[in-house]
Amino acid sequence: MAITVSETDMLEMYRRMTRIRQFEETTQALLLKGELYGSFHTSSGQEASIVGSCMALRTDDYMVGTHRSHGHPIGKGAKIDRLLAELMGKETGINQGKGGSMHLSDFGVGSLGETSIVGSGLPVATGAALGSKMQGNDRVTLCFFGDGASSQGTFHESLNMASLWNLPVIYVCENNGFGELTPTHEAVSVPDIASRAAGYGMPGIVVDGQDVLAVYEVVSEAVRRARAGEGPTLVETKTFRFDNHSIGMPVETPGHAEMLVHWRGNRCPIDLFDRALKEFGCDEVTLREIDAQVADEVSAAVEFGRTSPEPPPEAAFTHLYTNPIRIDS
Ligand SMILES: Cc1ncc(C[n+]2csc(CCOP(=O)(O)OP(=O)(O)O)c2C)c(N)n1
Repeated sequence: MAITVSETDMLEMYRRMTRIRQFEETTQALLLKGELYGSFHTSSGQEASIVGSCMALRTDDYMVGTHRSHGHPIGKGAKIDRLLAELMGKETGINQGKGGSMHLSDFGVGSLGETSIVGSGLPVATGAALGSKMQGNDRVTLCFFGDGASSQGTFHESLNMASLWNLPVIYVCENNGFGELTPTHEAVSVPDIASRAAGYGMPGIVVDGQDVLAVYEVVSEAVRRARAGEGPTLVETKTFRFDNHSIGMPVETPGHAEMLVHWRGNRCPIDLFDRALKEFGCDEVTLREIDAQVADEVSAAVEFGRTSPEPPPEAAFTHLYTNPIRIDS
């Protein structure tokens, strides 16, 4: 690896990855018990892609997620108690219980939000990057999206505009091999989505999405370019999701079960990083302490959500419209 990462930062990466996994396992269990409701898309298996990308950003940089984005705000540094309360629809939720699983945002850490419309985050991120450029600040925007979204018109329009206007944006395609139940190779015309960058005159880089340090290195260089005014980059992280497309919607595509066994057994990003950290000299006790601390944090978040109040009925009528601007003719 060409860049050096401090031990503190590596342990923070491990902590955030573990936090995402435990958060997702807990939300899945709560959903199956009936304590949460709705459609949930979890990000277990994609933690290295998320955390390697987000750790390359500053807190005041912007990040835009997808419909599968409980993990992305966590990767960006959001506290999980208000995220969990949000999933429970509570008043203390990060979006006052009005966003839920597919509309989480946490402006405090630069997380501009996620959306259930596949591909719709791309123009939002492009607009945020344009805003930074117009305001003359040095914030960059990182946009996550899936392999399925890379065939939406919004992807092509956004990359074209970002390149033309030299915007400070990094597009991170998390290619987890499936769009709902359809294998990516049946829906995407090229083996590497990163190669689509050539059509828009920007660098396109493929990286192992299960290797957090590899993702961090590639995205750090893309962030450096964007901040230096050198324009956008497309990064494709090759990854895999460990749960169903959404909870309760199994993938029955031939071969998927075997792929899942392979990825879970041999390509789990947390296991791989655990091993790498020990090779760097990190001791077992430190890592198990982090696991235990995160478990306590998740339990506390569940308790916070359970004991938080429901929003009052009148809250249904707030935050619907902005205050109208009076235009006198
Ligand atoms: C515009 C639009 N079309 C279709 C859907 C239904 N849908 C929800 S998730 C999904 C698959 C998206 O695949 P991908 O972008 O690869 O993300 P992943 O779910 O694999 O993370 C689809 C088609 C939608 N939500 N929005």
